[in-house]
Amino acid sequence: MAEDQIQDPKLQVEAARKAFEQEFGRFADFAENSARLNALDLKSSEAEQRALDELRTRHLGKKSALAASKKLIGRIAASERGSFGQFVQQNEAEITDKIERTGLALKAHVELARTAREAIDVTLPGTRPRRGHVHPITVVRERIEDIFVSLGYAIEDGREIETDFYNFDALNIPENHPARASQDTFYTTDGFALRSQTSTVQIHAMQRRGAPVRMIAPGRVFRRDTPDPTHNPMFFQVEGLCVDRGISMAHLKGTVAEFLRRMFGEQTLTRFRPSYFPFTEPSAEFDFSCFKCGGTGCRICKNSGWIELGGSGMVHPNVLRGAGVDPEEFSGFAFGLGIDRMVALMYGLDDIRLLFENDVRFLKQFD
Ligand code: 2NL
Repeated sequence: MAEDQIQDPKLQVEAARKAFEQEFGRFADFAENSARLNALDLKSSEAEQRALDELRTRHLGKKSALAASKKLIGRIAASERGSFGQFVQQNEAEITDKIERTGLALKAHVELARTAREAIDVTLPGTRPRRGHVHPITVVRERIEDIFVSLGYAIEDGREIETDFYNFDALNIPENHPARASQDTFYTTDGFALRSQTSTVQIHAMQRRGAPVRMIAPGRVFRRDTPDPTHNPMFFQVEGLCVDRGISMAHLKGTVAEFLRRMFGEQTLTRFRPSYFPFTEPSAEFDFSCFKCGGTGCRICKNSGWIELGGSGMVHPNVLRGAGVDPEEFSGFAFGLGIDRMVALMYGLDDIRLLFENDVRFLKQFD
């Protein structure tokens, strides 16, 4: 049998060559005919490169029929060895050459196609990034901050999650006060409260800095209200505090009146009405003359000529003492107002929830 196999080694080489030519058929004119190559996109040219590599392995590799024929050379009768050897080598060289030339043509084409794909047209107009703008609450908060900074007040910031001490005890809020109930305040599972006013920040500041102190604390506060056009469970507040020797109600009235004149115009009037807060004594709520009608009555002030804004009073001695300030030596005033309510008034919004929905169609009107 082994004898049979080497009976006609030349036939074997011819068969191997024929098999190669058949498979090579589809690549045949890649090297000569650029139109055929140009019809290929990048993906299919890369596929052809892989197919050509496989063809090379099949017909020139170690396990190819041609390699098997080469092994026969040594076993051929000496008289025919030379011409058979030449025959094998010639076929090998021709196959190699065809594969090489096709491979080079494919490689050049793939490089061209890649360059074309990666090309950028630098003359195309760019995509302009959309410019943002500050939120209306931020606009108003910064105006308030600017006014108080110019009056010599510091701006303080603090945590939004607090202990009962800072949220209630330090503010002289009694143990049984409804604000402490879980219907009104958000509590975490381990008993911390989401601050319901920014007075917490002022207590921390008094403990840290001592008296005298002049500061405002703007920030986010939380109360368990059912959302409606005038309520949201999260809103923004600014509280002010001024503690020094000899501070009286006159300083409170002068400061709030000056703030409102700078905010709403020189003609703005301020009015105080007696009220009650556990953390101030005496306490007062304050209104300002309507910035729209000037006091004659309109839709914004509900025909009263006045707009209710916030609460205030003289800091309760218990609060000073609790924060480490001696009420025999120092006295102070404090006030608080809602920033979102102010924004709603100034921009004529009929629903404060709009301020927290973050709908760009609404917000971009404030650019
Ligand atoms: C309101 C009422 C008020 C205060 C807040 C305050 C802070 C300290 C001590 C005493 Cl540290 N008082 N803050 C005083 C009176 C009223 O807010 O209607 N806010 C929207």
